[in-house]
Amino acid sequence: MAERLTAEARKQALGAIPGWGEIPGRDAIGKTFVFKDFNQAFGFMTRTALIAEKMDHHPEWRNVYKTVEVVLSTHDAGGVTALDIELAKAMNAIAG
Ligand code: H2B
Repeated sequence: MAERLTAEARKQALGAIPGWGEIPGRDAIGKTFVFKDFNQAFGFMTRTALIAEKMDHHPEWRNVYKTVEVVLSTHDAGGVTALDIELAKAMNAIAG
């Protein structure tokens, strides 16, 4: 099973994935993506869903019109692991 990152490792990893930050009060990372319209937002979610399913690692997220709020944490590990960093990078790449 993936191991929780240390606070230091998490901070360092976050420095390399623009827009992602710590979620206050939780061992989790998050980012709010804002797209041009709902179609772009939902396309992003659809492409992310395919990758998430392949990784067997799934985001917590909330969509309102063109905004997608994402929180990543590895539930099995109780915190942020390399899997969350990997998915965060993939989501940035998808969003372009
Ligand atoms: N997603 C996330 N974010 N954390 C997990 O620990 C997790 C998951 N575990 N997706 C997976 C599914 C697990 O429940 C299945 C059984 O592999």
